[in-house]
Amino acid sequence: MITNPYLQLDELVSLIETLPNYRVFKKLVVPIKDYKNDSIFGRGKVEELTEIIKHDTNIDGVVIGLSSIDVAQYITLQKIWRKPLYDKYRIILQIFKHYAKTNESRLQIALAEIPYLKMKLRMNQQIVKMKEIDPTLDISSIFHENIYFNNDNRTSFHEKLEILNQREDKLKKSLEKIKQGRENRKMSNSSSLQNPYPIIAVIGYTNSGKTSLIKALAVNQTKLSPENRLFATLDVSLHQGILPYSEKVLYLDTIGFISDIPVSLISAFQVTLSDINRADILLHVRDASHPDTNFQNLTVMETLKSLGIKQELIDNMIEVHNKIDLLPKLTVHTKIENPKLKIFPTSITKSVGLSELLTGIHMLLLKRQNKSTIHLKIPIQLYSKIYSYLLKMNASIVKTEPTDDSQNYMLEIVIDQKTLSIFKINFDPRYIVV
Ligand SMILES: Nc1nc2c(ncn2[C@@H]2O[C@H](COP(=O)(O)OP(=O)(O)OP(=O)(O)O)[C@@H](O)[C@H]2O)c(=O)[nH]1
Ligand SMILES: [Mg+2]
Repeated sequence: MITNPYLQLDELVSLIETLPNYRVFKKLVVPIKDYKNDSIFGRGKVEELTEIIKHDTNIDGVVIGLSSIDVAQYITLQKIWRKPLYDKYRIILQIFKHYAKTNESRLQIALAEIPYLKMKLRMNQQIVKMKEIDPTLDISSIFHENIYFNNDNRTSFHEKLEILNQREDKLKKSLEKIKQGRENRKMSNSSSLQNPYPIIAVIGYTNSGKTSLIKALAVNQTKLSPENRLFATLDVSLHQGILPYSEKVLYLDTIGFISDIPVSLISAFQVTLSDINRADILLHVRDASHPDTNFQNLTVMETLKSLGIKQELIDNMIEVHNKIDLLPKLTVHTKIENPKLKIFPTSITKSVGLSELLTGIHMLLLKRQNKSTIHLKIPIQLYSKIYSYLLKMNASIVKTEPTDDSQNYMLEIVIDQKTLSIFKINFDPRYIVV
């Protein structure tokens, strides 16, 4: 692993403190004996932790920095510590629950919660067994929260599990419907069905500056609000932007990634994040100033793979190395001097590097869309008609100037083959000059 446990611990603290009313009182790096062991840590370590947890009245709960802990581990440690226990999955779930505002993000979170409800169900079953063995066992002093799925004993474990499975299917279907609606809206909004705008999916680690970048590049930015907290964006959304030579594009804002995220959480977001696959270009926004930037990069790559993002999109990705205002100047230079990678250093807050990035997106789009440069010679009286037609068809107009006799206009445009064929149907093909 590239990261070190202290950086991971810092990230966990930021994650916990994203929740209002949650403050980290004590943080410790503790070696893990065995991830599969019921007590996770060695005996001596558990005793050491028990001392701290039991004697400090400020501690209301314990967070273990693992992606998720299983039923046996939960019961074992809760029996010893008698304080609410959290793993990364439960903390992230709480963040999502607290900040989710739209119907779509609420549905995603309900879906992400299903594995937790299943775990509660299994735990309930274990506790019933524990009670059978020792009827005097005081469960309420061990499990502070209501871990009972419900107290209805007439419904069996398997029936309850089935209810959860059905709920899971229903939520997935509702999310698909919302996604479909968004797609239909996008199609009807775009001015030409044959030529919908290219999509630039903006992805990256949480808090790297994705929303800030889109806010800086989009035409209408009022709805976007970048924030200095983890998981500020919980929905995917499309925003229109304009590249050099007036080419219109759509930027897709996405949910940030984080290391060691449980698979169940990713799969809950899979339906909406699969929109990334429809993009023409991936724009990976990295926080170049973060001490763990390389590990974050690795996490993003792994997450893209587990989401099933097309390799071809990943191979042609643009990397934005953001927050360079926080870096020593020397580091910035080394990055600029590496022309092989499609890297663009930026400081969004200081508006540095944005025009170079726009040109980079423009160039890559041309390459990927198989576009070519052509010249047109059009009569002056048709100039405004053809000009607005070309804009509507999303052709890039590079240069326009009147001929010496002022009877015609010369246009240099960048256009794909399909749009060119449509142009030839609508206008005299002799306007195209070689
Ligand atoms: N110093 C500095 N801060 C920046 C820069 N770009 C963005 N930020 C800050 O970084 C924080 C996170 O920005 P966002 O745009 O919300 O990040 P995000 O990637 O959308 O985050 P999530 O939606 O949580 O995944 C905000 O406080 C921004 O103001 C930059 O170039 N320099
Ligand atoms: Mg965001």
